[in-house]
Amino acid sequence: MNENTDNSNKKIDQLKAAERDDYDQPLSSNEGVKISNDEDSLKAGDRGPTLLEDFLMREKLSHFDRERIPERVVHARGFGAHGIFKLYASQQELSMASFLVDPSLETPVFVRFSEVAGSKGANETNRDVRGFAVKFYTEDGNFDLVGNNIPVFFIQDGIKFPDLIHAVKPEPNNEIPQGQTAHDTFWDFIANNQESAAMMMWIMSDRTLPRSFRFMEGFGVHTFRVVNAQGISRFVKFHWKPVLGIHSFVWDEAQKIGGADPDFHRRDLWENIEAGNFPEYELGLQVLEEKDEFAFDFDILDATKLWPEEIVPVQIIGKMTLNRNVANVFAETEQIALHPGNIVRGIDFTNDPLLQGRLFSYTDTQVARVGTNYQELPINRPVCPVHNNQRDGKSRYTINTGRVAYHNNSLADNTPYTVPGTKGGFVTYPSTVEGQKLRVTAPSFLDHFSQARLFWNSMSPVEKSHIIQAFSFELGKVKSMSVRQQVIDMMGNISTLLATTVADQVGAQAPQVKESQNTQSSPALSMANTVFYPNTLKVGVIIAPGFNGPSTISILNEWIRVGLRIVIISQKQGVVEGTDGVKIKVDDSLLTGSPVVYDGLYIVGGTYEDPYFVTKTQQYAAEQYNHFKPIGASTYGAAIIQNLGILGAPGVIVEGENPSDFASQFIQAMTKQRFWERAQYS
Ligand code: HDE
Repeated sequence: MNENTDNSNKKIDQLKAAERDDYDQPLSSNEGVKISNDEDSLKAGDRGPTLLEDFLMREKLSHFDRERIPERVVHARGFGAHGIFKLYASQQELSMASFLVDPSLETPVFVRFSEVAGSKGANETNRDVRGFAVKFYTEDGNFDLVGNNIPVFFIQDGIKFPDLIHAVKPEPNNEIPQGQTAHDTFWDFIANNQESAAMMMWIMSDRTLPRSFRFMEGFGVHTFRVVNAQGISRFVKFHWKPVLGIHSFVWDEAQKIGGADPDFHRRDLWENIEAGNFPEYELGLQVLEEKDEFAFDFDILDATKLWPEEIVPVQIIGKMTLNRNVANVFAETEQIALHPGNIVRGIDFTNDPLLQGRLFSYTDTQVARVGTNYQELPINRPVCPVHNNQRDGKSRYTINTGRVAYHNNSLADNTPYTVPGTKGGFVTYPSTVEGQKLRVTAPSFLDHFSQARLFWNSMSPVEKSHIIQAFSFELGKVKSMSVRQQVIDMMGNISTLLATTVADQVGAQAPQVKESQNTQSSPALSMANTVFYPNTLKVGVIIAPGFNGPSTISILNEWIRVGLRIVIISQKQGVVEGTDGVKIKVDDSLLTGSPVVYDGLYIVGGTYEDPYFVTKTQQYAAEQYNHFKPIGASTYGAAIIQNLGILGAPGVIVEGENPSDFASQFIQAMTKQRFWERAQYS
């Protein structure tokens, strides 16, 4: 709980009214009857059967029996937090939405990050797209930006979504594999629905292995409209840019972290918010004038396409700060009902057929998952007033007074009354619609490979090698040789080099198709061009009794000053004493810690080191090294890892005479984060 933080806002105040604190209160039934014994059921004799009249046991068990609601069909595993959004400057030229007009407003937000494919209990570091869904509790009502961490999607039309999801979910005959794309039905879908080509490239890149939710971009994906007070509409794409940059795991690391800490992502978010390292994301807009609707060689209504940032720049307009953890995950994160159809005046839809499908699906799923009156739940209620003639339904919470529940009426003076657009009412943008009713794909949606190639062209050599590895892994797990070959042939349309290299890895034939001739690239797509900071990165510090007390403390203090987070690891938990009487409390033993969960490692060692300590420390160092992460070592530490043969390699820094020099070299290494050049070195 967050009693000691005061990041309150209108939404938090509203939620507080629904909170119940049971501490130091008498135990009671839900009917308010005080309970004298909560351990024994009511029996006929002390060894006899339990009696049906035991209303206390019946209530307790039957409520327990209904504790679960259906998990989300997709994005089942997720984690959320509260925060605020603030504009840098008014965007009234673009939109009349109050939260985009008034820079003095702090709009409360709730964010739910998620993994798409896995079930509610899935491992969080699987290769997967991440959901990035934000509910803005604005003065005009709730606006939901239900996006992903990838700017394009697999399919172009909502009607195909169940097919995509049936293909990616565990195969129904044996429910294997959980939360993974590396299986036959998924790749069979991809090869036979080639509009997924661009998305296929994105998901095989490191974007699907984010270092944490704090280091990933968010995208609204679809083209939306913004509409200003003069009624002028423009096309817009929404972007979230993480202030700490976009960073990812390497595949081997992600797999191992999944074992060491399957809750890695929620833990990272939760811990950082608790520690006051509030994650920040800037909101950006790509804006297109209506007249430019047909100015590109792709259709702006096609969700498998992005607008290259070099052609349509992202204008940064404000910042979201996540500053408060939830009080109760079920009540808030699980019951939140996000919906791309929740828009406010100043924002509107386009004819993107994927978006159009979503507009139906989300309300439908919330009614099925949470219930008819889901909008009344504390987490879903807007912070502005709600008045209408909707009534009743299962679990109705509001007590609507009066006898009039219809419109028009005279008995209640025709209230609640409608509000014209000029006074704040929502009015749909009157876009022109024409044409015959047809069940077809527009010809302008048919180029599937140019942007897939654009993505490939934009990758750094390291990113390209990771994409090749990812395809080799995923297709290598596909049992059907026919499916493997179909995917290789599809990839041939994107890059002959990519397809032939992977074909060789998975025992398939080189493709017989011509690769895309698109020579464009978009530097904004490469994570190599992101920003790098040491802030909030975790350093595992391995110490043993007799360590150099004063220099270790001065080094750690310098690191803490630049925002690095320190985890002290030793053979056992408790307190370890170094020279000069310096004592340090141990956070993790070599057993409860893990060689893979730290962003960097500092091996301090000490004068007392037993064989277990040495072997384990070497194991920690080897994993760090193989994952290209910084390693620092004192002279004791260097002796321990001597026979790994990594001393002198890039990003392996040994302490010299001056602790302060070492401290700053290590900070530089942490800022760089990965030493890819080791791939050539080792
Ligand atoms: Fe979703 N999606 N989706 N989706 N989606 C759901 O809604 C659906 C799509 C996204 O944290 C479901 O409340 C259809 C694109 C996120 O609560 C469901 C189509 C994008 C979340 C649903 C799409 C998303 C969902 C499941 C194709 C990125 C999690 C439970 C027309 C822009 C929200 C729920 C949260 C959740 C349907 C495509 C993102 C079934 C039919 C494209 C982040 O309604």
